[in-house]
Order: sequence, then structure tokens, then C-alpha cells
Amino acid sequence: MKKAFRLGLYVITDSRADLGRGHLEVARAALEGGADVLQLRAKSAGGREMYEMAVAIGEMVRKSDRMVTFLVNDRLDVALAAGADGVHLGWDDIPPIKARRLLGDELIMGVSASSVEEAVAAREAGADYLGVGPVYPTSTKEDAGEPLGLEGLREIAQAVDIPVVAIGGVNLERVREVLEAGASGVAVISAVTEAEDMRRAVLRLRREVDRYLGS
Ligand code: TZP
Ligand code: MG
Repeated sequence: MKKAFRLGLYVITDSRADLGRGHLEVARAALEGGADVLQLRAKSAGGREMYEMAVAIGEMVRKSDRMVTFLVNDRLDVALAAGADGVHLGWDDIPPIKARRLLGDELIMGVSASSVEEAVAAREAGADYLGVGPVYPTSTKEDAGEPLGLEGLREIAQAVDIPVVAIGGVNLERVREVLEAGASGVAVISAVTEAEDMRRAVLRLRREVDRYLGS
């Protein structure tokens, strides 16, 4: 049976050497601040480095007293080897339909969608949830494409029967409107990694998500 998961507050790691922050510090702040989902997204790491970070984060997650879902971005092999709860894939990664076969039914597969067509294809391939975006302009992902806006998010959320998490430029002030547009959660990178106090930023996002989704 698939492990139950809640999108709610979905924190994605980044390495910000300029701010003296790495993936593990971001992960720690996410766990301490109360994230529901933690995704390791290490675009420039090789397989070995990513595996070691995934193992370290997996241990942190297991020690946490909250129910936290741990996902690995891009790399199904790393997710499986490190014992993560699942993987998040884009359309330039291993095809979701193949990934589903390797993951089995129990592990979680999230897929990115920037259009209704991608959303429907991801659902048909066996996605458990969608990452929909960018909803707003973002400088974190260079090839993120044109922002969908709240209407684009709403249209995609209505087109599928799986939950969607809004991504791209989401911050504390935007939590309410994306949830009202049909998202079941908010995915954030810079709203946490660029905050002076990352743990406090996660805590404040946590409270805001709870205000509209309930705790
Ligand atoms: N996918 C679509 S937008 C994006 C990703 C990974 C970047 C989100 O980062 P931020 O800093 O929360 O805008
Ligand atoms: Mg990817």
C-alpha cells in the first residue's frame, strides 16, 4: 500500500554557497520548521554525492517526530538506493511511465506539469501528484518558462484528479491565493533558502498553510 502523504508545505533544497548554505542545512531547517514534504534537488551533484546527501537527509527525516515525506528530484536510482519515499520527475528525466514500473505501487512519484496536456499525461503515467508551475516568475530555475498565473494553475488543478502543488515564485504572501486556486500545497525554494532565518521562514509558511488547509 502506498504511504499516505500530504503536500501542504513542500520544501525543496538548494545549495547557496553565496549564503553559506548547503542542502543539509536547508533540509534541517525544513524539518525543524515543520515541512510536510522535503525534496532533495541537487542539480550539480554527481550520483555519489547525491546518494550520500539522500542517505543523510533520510536519517534526519526518520529521526523527526513529524510525518515527513522525503523525495529525490530527477534521480530514480538515487531515490531507490537511499530508501527515499519517492521521486520527483520532469519531462527530461526518465519517462514517468517507466519510472512507475521501477518504483512499484508503494513509492511516490511526482511529475512536473506546465500545461493541461502534461498534467493529463503525467496522471496517465501513474503520477501521484503534480508540481505545477512556474505559477509566478522565478529566478531559481532558468528554464522554468512563462509563468502560468493563478488561472493556469486553476485550469491544471481542475483537469486532473490527483493533488497539485504550486511551484515557482511562491512565498508567504502568495500561499492563500494558490491554495484558493486549487493547489493542495505550496512548494518553495528561495522563500526559504534566501531567508535570513530559514527555520523561521519555514515555520511562518507552515502557519500560513495551516490557516487555509487546516493542520
Ligand atoms: N520548477 C518550476 S519553478 C521552480 C522549479 C524547480 C523553481 C522554484 O523556486 P522558487 O525559488 O521557489 O521560485
Ligand atoms: Mg527533473
